[in-house]
Amino acid sequence: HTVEQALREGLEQHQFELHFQPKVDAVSLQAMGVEALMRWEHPVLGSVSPGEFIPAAERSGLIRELGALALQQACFAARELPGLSVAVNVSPLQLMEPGFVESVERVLVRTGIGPSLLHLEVTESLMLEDPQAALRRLHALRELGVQVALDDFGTGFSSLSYLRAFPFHTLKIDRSFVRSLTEHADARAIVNTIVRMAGVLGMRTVAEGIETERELAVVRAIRCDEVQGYLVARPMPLARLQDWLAGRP
Ligand code: G
Ligand code: G
Ligand code: MN
Ligand code: NA
Repeated sequence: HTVEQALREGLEQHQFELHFQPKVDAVSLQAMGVEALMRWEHPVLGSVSPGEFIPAAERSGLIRELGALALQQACFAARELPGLSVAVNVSPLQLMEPGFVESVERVLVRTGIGPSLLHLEVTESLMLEDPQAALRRLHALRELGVQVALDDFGTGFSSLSYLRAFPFHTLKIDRSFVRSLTEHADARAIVNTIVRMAGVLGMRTVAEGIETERELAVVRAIRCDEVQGYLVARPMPLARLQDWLAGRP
């Protein structure tokens, strides 16, 4: 298969690199952590979006290798970013792979970063196939001390039952909600309710995809804990992130 071949070559030739997007406190705008996002720079095709290559990697099984690379690069980056958490997106396939928890443990030991600084972002689709097995995995990860965030919250199905079953550290409110916040009172009511519920359950909230000052003002008013989006900063390579951090008060 051609995509699979290209992915394989890309891995061998180190064409994959993590970029990092800051997450900041909604009120002080102080950097709290970063989300690691994989980038593929193909010599002929140019940059290929993760929306394309992640599904291809999942179909071909190469998500294991790509995921291991992401974890490793993210933990090495965390060493260069004192005090900031680093969040890695983990595909359901990768998370449910035998040995995944052990692989996380190994990379923590090898890099020596504090487990609570590693955050794993999972989506509700994780719970579709075998929710009991998924919950056991999440609990095992929690035991290691890593934090688990529920990504794209609000776009999947029957979210509320999972929230009762598993204590996520963080809920990331999908940018589709954020987009409609400034226009629609019903969207504001939904996000307000999500944030109140998260508070009761002891979970932090992050509003994703903040692009405008108006959106920032609304999520502040609703009292989301953190924000992430182009208004603050785009995903960028580690060196540029370090410059960005150094240039802030
Ligand atoms: O970075 P945007 O950069 O285009 O990412 C698009 C999608 O790809 C998002 O849903 C994001 O979670 C996912 N993604 C980005 N990097 C990774 C990664 O390293 N692993 C997995 N599983 N998904 C990723
Ligand atoms: O599914 P996940 O939340 O991991 O996806 C993160 C994706 O969101 C990445 O593709 C990232 O580049 C993108 N992203 C981050 N901030 C913004 C934003 O402000 N606007 C838009 N449209 N996309 C964003
Ligand atoms: Mn994410
Ligand atoms: Na998201």
